[in-house]
Amino acid sequence: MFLVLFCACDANKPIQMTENGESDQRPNIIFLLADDQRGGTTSAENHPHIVTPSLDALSQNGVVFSNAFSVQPICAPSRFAIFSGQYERTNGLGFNSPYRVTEAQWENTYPALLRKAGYYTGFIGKFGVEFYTFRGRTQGKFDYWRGHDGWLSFFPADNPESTAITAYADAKHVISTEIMGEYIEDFLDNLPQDKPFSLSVSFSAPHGSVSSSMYLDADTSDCTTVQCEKMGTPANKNPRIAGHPIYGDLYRDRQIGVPDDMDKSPYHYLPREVIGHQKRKQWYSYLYDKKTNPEHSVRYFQLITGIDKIVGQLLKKLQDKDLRSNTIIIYSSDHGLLTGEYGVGGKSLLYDLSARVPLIVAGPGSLEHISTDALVTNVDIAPTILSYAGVDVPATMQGKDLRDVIVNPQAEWRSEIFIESLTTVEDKAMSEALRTKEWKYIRYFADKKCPYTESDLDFAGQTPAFEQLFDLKQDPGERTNLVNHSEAADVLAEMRQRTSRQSIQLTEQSRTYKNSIELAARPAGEGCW
Ligand SMILES: [Ca+2]
Repeated sequence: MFLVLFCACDANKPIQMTENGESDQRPNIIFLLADDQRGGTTSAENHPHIVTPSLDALSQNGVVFSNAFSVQPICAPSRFAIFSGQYERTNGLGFNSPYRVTEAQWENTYPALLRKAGYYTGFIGKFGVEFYTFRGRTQGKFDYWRGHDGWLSFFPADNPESTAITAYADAKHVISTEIMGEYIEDFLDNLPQDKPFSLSVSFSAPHGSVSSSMYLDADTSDCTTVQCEKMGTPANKNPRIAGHPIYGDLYRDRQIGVPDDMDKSPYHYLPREVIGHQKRKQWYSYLYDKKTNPEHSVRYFQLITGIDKIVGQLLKKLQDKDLRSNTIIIYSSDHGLLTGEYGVGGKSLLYDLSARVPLIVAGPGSLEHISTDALVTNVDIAPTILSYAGVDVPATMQGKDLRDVIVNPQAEWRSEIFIESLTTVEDKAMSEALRTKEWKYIRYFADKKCPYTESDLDFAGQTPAFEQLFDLKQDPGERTNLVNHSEAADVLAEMRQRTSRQSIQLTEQSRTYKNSIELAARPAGEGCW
């Protein structure tokens, strides 16, 4: 066992001076977020193909969480869960929620609180909150802003509909991830000397919209017939990619398998009552058949290595500027991805492949590497960042400070996590799950309302339309549903009870929170595509 101390008092760190000439020893904080990157997709975690030397270096200098989960595994709700430290049920930010995020809510996010506490704050990349009252004015919420709303193409300039056109108009690079790297360097080259900084970077990779636009000359970000057909075409046939050290031939010599059950009926595991696949295919514009899957995997792996390259540039830049010894770096993803497993693609389901994310917390100076299987979620990230900065964590945040695990991995920690999926717009029922290290219980509710109402979120009085119970020790792939297996009856009863307890508690907390703030209603139809 290693005891790991992240110390903000490294003797070698450059001292930041305040305007009054006093030293400000608070650490700098960099939060890096991938888009749709599954947990376990680094070489440090023994992925059979993906090469990530820089993430591995980060892992060697920090703590790797092998049981990290998104509390709502789909883009916008996950991103605002990270900012706010709250579940969608509480903060009201979801695809088919009736609310938009307000400026008052933003004031209790980690970037706003760090800025208020005197940090120089920056944001680069996909803001991704989508439904908020200050859309178009996000620039004013950060000291440094190079962000965009909506999706991004592999070559951002190919998509004239995106706000990225103006956000990155002066970029020298043309590939999305490399553009992010360019602005990271710009941010670090123009830091004020009198305060610590916080930089949040949200890559748009390895998301399907980036992956699918690698081949095409133009990208609509939707699954048009042409785009879907081109998904199976090797991206290196695109003359703009051919010969690129990462996006050209990397991984093309590998024998990449396909999921064993990708040819199964999508209704083999979940009934039509809780999931409809016609609309789901329109939402997730990636074909997952045996012909196209290997090409999708190659692009997915390349895009992760593409992020890794930028992480390497960042680490070097921090070293060159003598900032590494006082900078906390956190790396994660908004959620995972299904690439044909269970006969489906996409996200928002509560299987581990969709909900589990990479999470690395790397500290300043030389640390001994540890890996922990403590159960953590992305609502823990904001409290942890604030804790490092010495900023009080608002009582309305629902996560826990990960430093408790980092400092002492053997300390008592939570034994279960609760996650939810309130997104129904891709024709999937709302669901909630309880996960321990040994078991996962998921329950689905048949209504697929858009927008949902507060009473729809009160699951305590509702009968599930479908349930799943998985023995994660015997069945880590979550394929054998034990709900109707008599030998698991006792466990099922206990997991039902524990899930209900967590669900009721979360709903009560959410009501209290919503009664304490002014909410903004979403215009009719917004989000309910
Ligand atoms: Ca995403």
